[in-house]
Amino acid sequence: MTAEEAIAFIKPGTTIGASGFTGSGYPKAVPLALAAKIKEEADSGRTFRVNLWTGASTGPELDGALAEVNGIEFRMPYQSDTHMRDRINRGEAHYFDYHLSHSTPLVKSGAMGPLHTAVIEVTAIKSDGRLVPSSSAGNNQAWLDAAEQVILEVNSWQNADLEGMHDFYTIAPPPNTQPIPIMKADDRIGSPYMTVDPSKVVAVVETHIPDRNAPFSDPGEVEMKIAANLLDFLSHEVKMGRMPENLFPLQSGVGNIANAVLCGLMDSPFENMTSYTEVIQDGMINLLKAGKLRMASATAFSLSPDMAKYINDHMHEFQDKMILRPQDVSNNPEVIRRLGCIAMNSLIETDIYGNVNSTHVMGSRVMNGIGGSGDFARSASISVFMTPSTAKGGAISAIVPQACHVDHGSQDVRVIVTEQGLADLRGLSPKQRAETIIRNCAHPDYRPALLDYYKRARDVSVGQHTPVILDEALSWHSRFVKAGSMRA
Ligand code: 0RQ
Repeated sequence: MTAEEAIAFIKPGTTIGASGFTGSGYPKAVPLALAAKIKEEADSGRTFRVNLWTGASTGPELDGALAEVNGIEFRMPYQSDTHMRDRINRGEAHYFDYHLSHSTPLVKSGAMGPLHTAVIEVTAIKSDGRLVPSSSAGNNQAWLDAAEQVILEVNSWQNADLEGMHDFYTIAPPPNTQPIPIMKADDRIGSPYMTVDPSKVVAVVETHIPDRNAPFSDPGEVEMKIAANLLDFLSHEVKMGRMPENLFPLQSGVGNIANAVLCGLMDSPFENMTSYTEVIQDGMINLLKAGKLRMASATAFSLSPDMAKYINDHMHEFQDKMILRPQDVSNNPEVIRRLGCIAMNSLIETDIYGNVNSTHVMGSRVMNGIGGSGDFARSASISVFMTPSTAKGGAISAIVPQACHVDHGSQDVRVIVTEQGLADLRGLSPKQRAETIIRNCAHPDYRPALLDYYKRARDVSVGQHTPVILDEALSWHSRFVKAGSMRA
């Protein structure tokens, strides 16, 4: 049926579980039709809002269109859309940025209430009813299982060669959870297809709409320096015999810096690498093409428009080099710990003790959400957080006396990298961490003020383990809010 006919099944106040992860494999026609309906209702003075659960961020046709008409009451678990972010920060939508590997178990536990409608994009429906997934695996199977009714979008833009690339495996809830039998990043343990109870399928809508994601900017000088600092560190770890020559499986986060590190790996001595990660970005595709990366395991693509087109035209060349898994498997702490992944994620700010804020600007304005960074940071063999040392043209220092929001406590942070240098925090006490982070990572414009704060904190602190001046710790943030700069 048409998308306009299908949305008759979606009622105000209900919950939608949509496919989609970082701009890949999200439904497009149904949410666009729903947004038009919501606007029509609003124009007639009626309120029509829904709760939206996904895998992670989606695209303009889903998060963007529904947020633009203020149609989302509650959103989880990760978003990065401008309209959605504004609604959340204006207090017009509730948002819960749960760890991505926990979203499936949370819904299965029943604590989130009923899932009324799953809206899932697929590449094809087989004659026996099995579903060929599209460009993300995410929470799709969990939503298909949990939903009272299902709407399928069959998108002919997605390449038929996606068939066979996925690996769906269901983790039984406690107390019946079994070990996940992944011993290497390239182990396949499940089925390439999703399944659905046909009696729940109320609509099938055909589309031909491309995935849309923001383009990456070419790595600039700062990003190249961050990448070089990190690669030096990895080479040192190999030299010291703490890591194999092809490194441990790589996890690489979202954004330009993570992508720049992958670009840096192109010119590195490392060969035959693997990745056990959450998203496959442009940089990872280039590594696969060059043969530097042997295979990539993830839950979704996160590609620039040009690379998405390239992959869509050349999918068959990557069929045996990529595995897309459900996000409770791709991000599963058990597997990440077993494989010893190297987690490489970006941050918004870190304090001098290595407590990392990945989500909130000036303490209260959410940027995107924690995504999978927590899943990986805690369980990886080495968790690296990367950032330029300043933001907003130098008005903000990414190294601050005290983080104004903490997503990753210092125990989950092993290494911090900026373009200034790298702080290896392993085995360091809080005071040693502060000295190392300030000396190696802070921008020279902010280094003296950070040192001055730290030394005074040491002198006045009641307890000496982690020196802090309570009245001053967040003064850099309030100075920025009042005067537009953290500079004194
Ligand atoms: O703002 O968009 O207005 O220009 O934050 O910053 O430097 O472009 O870096 O794209 O790598 O994003 C942490 C947000 C970094 C991202 C974060 C402003 C800066 C810019 C973006 P503008 P950059 P990136 C697994 C991993 C959490 C989820 C995660 C993120 C914008 O990496 O969402 O790690 N991480 N998932 O100007 C004020 C500061 C700032 C600042 C940067 N200190 N104060 N603004 N910005 N630092 C993948 C998934 O989970 C799906």
